[in-house]
Formats: sequence, structure tokens, C-alpha cells
Amino acid sequence: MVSYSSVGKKARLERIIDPRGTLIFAFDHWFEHGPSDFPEDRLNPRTILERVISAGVDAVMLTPGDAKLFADIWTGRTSLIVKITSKTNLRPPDERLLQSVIGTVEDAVRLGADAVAATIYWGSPMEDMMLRRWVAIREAAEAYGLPVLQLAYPRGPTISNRYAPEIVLYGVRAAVQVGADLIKTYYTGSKESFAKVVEAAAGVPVMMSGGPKRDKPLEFLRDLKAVRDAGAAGAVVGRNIFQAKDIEAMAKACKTVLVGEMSPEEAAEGLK
Ligand code: FBP
Repeated sequence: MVSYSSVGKKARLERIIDPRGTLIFAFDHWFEHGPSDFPEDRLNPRTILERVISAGVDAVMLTPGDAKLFADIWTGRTSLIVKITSKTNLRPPDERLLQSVIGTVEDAVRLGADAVAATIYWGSPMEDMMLRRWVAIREAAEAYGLPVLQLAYPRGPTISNRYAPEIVLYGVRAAVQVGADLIKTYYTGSKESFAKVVEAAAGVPVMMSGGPKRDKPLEFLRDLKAVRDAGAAGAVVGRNIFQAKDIEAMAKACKTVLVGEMSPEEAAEGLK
């Protein structure tokens, strides 16, 4: 049935998703990881964001405060996803398995966002609490026709390998079952295994989460190609872009591979 909110959700998702291959820049790392992610020449988030947006990404995923502070950079240039859950690494390790609420769906609406994002650590001892928060977020977002991106991250004491295909599959199916409109999850290491993840999502767009910076950009670009070939919607990338030698060139290379305009090898040439 067509409703105002289903139309709104579809229209907003279309502003984020490039059917040829979507690149979203994740930039919540100051909150999630702290200074360890930011070498001295990368301390200013404004400079990083400016460079990435100049390179051309389909959306940026920011915390509410950064979305407000850097509105002059992103408005009119790219789509915005506001991440409204997070955790700091200053917490005791056990408590890092819980994402706290750091903003509201209404904050995202006021900021002009095209989607909200929230993480669930599937397998965490605090999974139940994150699920309750998720349901509240999803319900509020529904009222505004705002899509909800779930960072579906299997993580907890029973999970020895969070990248194992059957573990990622489980998290992605669970994300679909609680109503995620867009899913970001770990790369399972091969095109074949990621294709199964995409298949299990049954039409809900799946995106690869970038992960720690790879030593060689070519290795990362090959993963992007595999993800594209697996039928995924694209990738949500942070560190592999903002820690790259040349931030703009790497963002462009990622997008070019995701849309299939260049092979990873050709795109990597431009980085030398
Ligand atoms: P990366 O591409 O840098 O991995 O960014 C994606 C992301 O999910 C961020 O949104 C988030 O801050 C971070 O990774 C979480 O990293 P971790 O897996 O170490 O908790």
C-alpha cells in the first residue's frame, strides 16, 4: 500500500543509492575510536570532509553534532545520514559492546537528513537493550518516511570470528527481520560468500563496511570489486579513505571501481 511515509522513504533512499554502485563516507570515528584513528596531519575533520565531498560521494554518515557544525560543507553537495547511536573507546572494554543513543530521529529530520543510522552488535550481552532502542528508532523514523540504516555488526563473547560467512549471514538476516532499510556489514572475504549474504537480505540493499585501512589500496579496491560483483549496493568506507595518502584520489578510486568504470588495477594506477 502506498502511504506518504513509504513514498518519503523511497525518495530518500533514491537520493543515497546510486544504482551503479554506492559509496557512503563514514565519519563517526572520532567518537567511536578516538585519536588513534587520526594521525597529526588528519586532526581537522573539516579538512577531511571537504576533500571527500569534493571527490564525490553519494552520502556522508555523521554524528548529529558534526552534521550541524559542518553543514556549510555537505548541504547541497551530498546526502546526509545521521548516526544516532555510538560508543567511545574510553569506556571499559565490556561496555563497548553497547551503543548508546547520541541523538534522535527528530534531530536527523531537523538536520535535513536522508536517513538515520544505528548499530546493533548482534551477539552482545546488551543485544536486548540495543534492540529496544532500534525498535524505537525505526518506529519514529517510519513516521517521517526516513529510511534506517543498520550497522549490523556481529560482536560478542560467543563470536570468535565476526567475519565468518555464517555469522555475517545471521546478523544480516536479523537486521532484515527487524526492519532495516539498508544494511552495512562486515565483508566475508570473498565474492561468493558475500553473494550469499546479499541473497539472504532478499532485496534489502547490503553494503560492505570498510574496516581498518589496508596496507595496499589495491587490495581494498579488489574487495570493492568483489562486493559489486556479489550484487551488493556498494560500500560504506571511513578509514580506507580518510587515512589514505591522497584522500581525494582514494575516494575517487573507490567510486570508480564501485560503479564499474575502472578495474581495481586501473583505479590503483591513479593513486601512485
Ligand atoms: P571504516 O570504513 O573505517 O571501518 O568505518 C566504518 C565504521 O563502521 C564506522 O562507521 C565506525 O566508526 C567504525 O567502522 C567502527 O569500527 P569498529 O569495527 O572498530 O568498531
